[in-house]
Amino acid sequence: MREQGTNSERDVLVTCGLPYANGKAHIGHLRTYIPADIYVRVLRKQGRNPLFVCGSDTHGTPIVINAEKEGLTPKELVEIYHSHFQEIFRKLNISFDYYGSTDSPTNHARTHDIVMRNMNAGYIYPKKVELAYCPVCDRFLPDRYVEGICPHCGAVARGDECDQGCGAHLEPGEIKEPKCKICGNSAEYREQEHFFFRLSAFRDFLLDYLDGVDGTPHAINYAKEWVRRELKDWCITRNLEWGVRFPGRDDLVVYVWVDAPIGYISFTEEWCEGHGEDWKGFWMNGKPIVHFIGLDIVYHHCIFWPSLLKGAGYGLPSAIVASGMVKIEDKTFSKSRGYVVWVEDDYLKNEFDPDVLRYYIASYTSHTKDLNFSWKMFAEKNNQELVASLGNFIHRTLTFAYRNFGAVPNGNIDDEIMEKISKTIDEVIKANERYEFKQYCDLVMALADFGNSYFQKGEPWKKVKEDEARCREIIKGCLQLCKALCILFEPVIPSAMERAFSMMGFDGSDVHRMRFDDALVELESGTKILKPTPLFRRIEDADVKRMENILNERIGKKETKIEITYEDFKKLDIRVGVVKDVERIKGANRLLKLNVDMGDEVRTIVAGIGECYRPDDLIGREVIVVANMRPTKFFGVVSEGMLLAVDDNGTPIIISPERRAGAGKRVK
Ligand code: B3M
Ligand code: ZN
Repeated sequence: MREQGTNSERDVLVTCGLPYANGKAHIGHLRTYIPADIYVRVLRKQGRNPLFVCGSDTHGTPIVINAEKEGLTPKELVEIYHSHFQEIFRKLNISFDYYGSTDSPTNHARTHDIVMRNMNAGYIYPKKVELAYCPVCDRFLPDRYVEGICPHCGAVARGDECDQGCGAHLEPGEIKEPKCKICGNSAEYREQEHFFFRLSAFRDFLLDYLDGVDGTPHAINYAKEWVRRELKDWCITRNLEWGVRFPGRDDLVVYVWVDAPIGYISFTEEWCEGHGEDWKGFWMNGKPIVHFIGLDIVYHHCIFWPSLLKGAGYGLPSAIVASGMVKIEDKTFSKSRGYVVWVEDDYLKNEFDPDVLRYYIASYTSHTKDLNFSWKMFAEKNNQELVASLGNFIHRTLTFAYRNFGAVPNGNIDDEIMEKISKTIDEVIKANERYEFKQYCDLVMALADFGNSYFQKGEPWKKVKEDEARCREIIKGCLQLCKALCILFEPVIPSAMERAFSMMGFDGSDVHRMRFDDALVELESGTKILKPTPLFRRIEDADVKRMENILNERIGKKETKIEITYEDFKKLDIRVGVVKDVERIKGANRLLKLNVDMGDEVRTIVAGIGECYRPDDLIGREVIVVANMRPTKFFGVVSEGMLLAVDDNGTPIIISPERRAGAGKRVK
């Protein structure tokens, strides 16, 4: 995927959490991939030689269920989204060296190896367990095939997770009152032999490991806390067709969280195979491994995964870097409620620049904190930082140089400039080492701000007439800053910096191969400058409104679609009433006051049907009334119920029973 700057061996492995090939990419996904890509590009600029791999997570019940819904095989479904993610990563310039799939033969084989080694070492053992079984569908119901009540908090939960309540991970057999998701019938518990991973045996190992592992402190502290509390053995087999077969059992596959992280190894193997390197360098012989993940999968990566590797005698990850979660317009991210920004349909199709999103995600807040995506903030950061600061400095410098000299002028560059660049390089490297990508961006942006004030103070537009020699020096210094900015910002906004680099007369794509040290190599006087074009475009209020509307429409549509249970419905007292008499309400043409016989009493009901029904026409008619509405006053009249009507684009149509039912009859 990228051209290589060096032939030396890869010296660090960097991975990203694997997206489920089960739905489209949204901004939440990018919170992991963009910072990881920045991290890797910075390492390259330091002269390191990272191997950057990722791939699609192709197994698990949600994929099987979605495929069934869409009338596809799991394999077909996975292929669609696998390509989708590859496409998105390409468009966003995520520079993976390799993007694989957990359904590859390598991964099946590697999973078998790791399972067998753990089994032989006594860390995987069989145990009979009670599992949800649907007698109607005649099958066991793994994970999301079953719904029921969370044993911890009582909320409605799905088989593997209390997703709407306390968030607990649920082991097979734990959920109460299980129901089959396929046919809706009650499931029963039946005994079956499954296989467990002896996580409880890894307590001491984990405490020790977590003390030494690098990464973001919050992830590691969470993990330590969990280990100190309790480690439960994990059931690692499922009754499914789709997945990696459990060795020796035709009816079972391994739990998706076994073969998914093993994908990290397989992708390393697959890449190494084509490049004459040895994957064991990373996975057996101690070369560093850095995992970028989301905060929601810390348990899997800090506890389960190292234990699985340890049990099999493999090497261990050296760092776990967890990003905070993403909020949309300050609301919790939720696809079902519409709080989502789709990378393809919302962002790219509306022709926003991928680099701006990269910049926003990297610079909005510290990597470990929650990131709020708001279109307004997005426009502000774009306009104030990328356009007014960085873009402005590069553009005014190049324009001035192009118009007045057509090339890099000759002259000495002020020491101050070289010192600033050199200091910034030192600082950004440290920020990257600490996974502080916001700091990284802020440091480079500060260099652009410095450039703007240097230009301003230098007044080259005056000096060009009064003191041309000094003018040349100032512009050469500014151009040197531009070069440094291109190299320093390349990890964050690679396309924009490629464009800028080529305007400076370089081969633009060289900016990806440049090292930080090159930023200190003095520009050659006489290098032609091309006619510059602006690097970023302003995002206008109208753009913000347009995007906010898209989001609002989605949220609005979803919010009216809340689900209620029969218990909720039963709370409504809906009955047939017979209209006794009707009068208009003074001052409100729209409202009629009806006296309605509800069988046991006559109620006053105010209804907004005055513009469509004449009082006399209603007398004697049967209507449907919600009888237990809290009484409300309309124009001084207390309404003791609500008349049901169809809303035909603002025109009410009263609902009546299909034949006479009699006052007081219940609607169920
Ligand atoms: N496929 C996605 C997630 O839970 C899951 C990650 C696997 S990483 C080995 O975020
Ligand atoms: Zn069923």
